[in-house]
Amino acid sequence: MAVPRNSLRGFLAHARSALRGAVESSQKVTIVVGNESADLDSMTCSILFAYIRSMAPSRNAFTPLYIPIANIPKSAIPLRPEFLELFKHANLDSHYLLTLDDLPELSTIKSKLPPENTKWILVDHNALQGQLGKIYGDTVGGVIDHHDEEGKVPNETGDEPRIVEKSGSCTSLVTEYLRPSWDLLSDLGMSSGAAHAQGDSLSDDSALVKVWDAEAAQLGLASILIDTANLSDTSKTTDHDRKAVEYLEARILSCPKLAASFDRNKFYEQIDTAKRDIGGLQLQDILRKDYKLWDDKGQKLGISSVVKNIEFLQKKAADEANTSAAGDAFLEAVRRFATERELDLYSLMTTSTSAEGRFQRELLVWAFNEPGIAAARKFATESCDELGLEDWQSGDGKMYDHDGDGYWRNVWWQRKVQHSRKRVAPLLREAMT
Ligand SMILES: [Mn+2]
Repeated sequence: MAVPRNSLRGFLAHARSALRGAVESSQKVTIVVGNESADLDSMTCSILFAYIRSMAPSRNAFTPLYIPIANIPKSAIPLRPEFLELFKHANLDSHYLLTLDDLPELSTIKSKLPPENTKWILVDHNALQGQLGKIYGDTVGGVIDHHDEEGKVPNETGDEPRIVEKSGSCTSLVTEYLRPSWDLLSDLGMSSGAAHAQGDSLSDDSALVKVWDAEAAQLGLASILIDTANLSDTSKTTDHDRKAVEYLEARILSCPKLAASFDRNKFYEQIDTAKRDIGGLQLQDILRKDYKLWDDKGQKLGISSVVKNIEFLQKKAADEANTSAAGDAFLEAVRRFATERELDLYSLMTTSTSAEGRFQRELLVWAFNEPGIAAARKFATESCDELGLEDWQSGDGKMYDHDGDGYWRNVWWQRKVQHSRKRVAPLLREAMT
């Protein structure tokens, strides 16, 4: 049976207790999980998908309830100030978010949550990575994603989606997929309200549903606006994004409580400002905040994306190490981050705005052993043109390129700024083979 119509808040509380109950009594669960960088897009895709789909599951669903899980431990939520800002608009706070901490511990997860009792739906990635991938990779039964196809999800997914398409935000694809169910739910909500309610309570009922819908719509809208720079980044924005924004915005504006005060540009600015507000975080946390790991090719590759430039990170490193040698402190902090994770190859991608207001990217690549070095050299040669790599110089005039003593490193300006980690990661991975 479908989950009754509820607010996001009510739904997430229900999902958490249902997951606990299912693990305790060895029942089946359907889990919707975003990627391990757990950015805003991954978070909103998984929640929105699980929320609407649980209220309107298909007849052949593995379970009627879909449980959304953020692919990070609970302790990593405070690294994402934009989550906290957005939650306010959806009448949530961080404790409603289900995280990896809500699953049994990795050491016992296989017995407590046997793979055959699970179905996994991937959103915002199409290959389940890490330990979860090793244990549950074969029980993935649906995907909606906007990254390169990795061929890991079976072609036949029955009643669940199998959508891998280009779009600025994966949340746009999820919105598009859910739209018929969501519309139907709203129609039903209105008519069942009419059947049950008398007089004033009818308008109360439908007003409540509109508030719930508007909360969910804001959750989705935020990711699409962030991923497309408020639909202004032409290299990223697709028709999927434009249509989804139109749809979600209409849902917000049809809620009388919000219609008068909602302003899309302001909403975008608010979330974007929160996202860039990383000054209070430790450097190691900044590097792990938006971090992805690939370890399926006999080598470990880690890539961090950061919304501030290297100069900012140098200052941060110098403050933390209480030194004036900012460049050295920064490199030491990066080295520590990568070696603690036993990486063969590490890359740091920064985004920032130049003094003239131009969007810019820096790219650091650091290889820590022979196989990594071979891959890094190959990447530097083969991707130079596509990424528009140009020599980079630190503010103090130093270059960070290095070749010898068992490691290799370089930092470039990446002038082809349209290429995010979505492109850089496959290029690095190609060089690793
Ligand atoms: Mn995404």
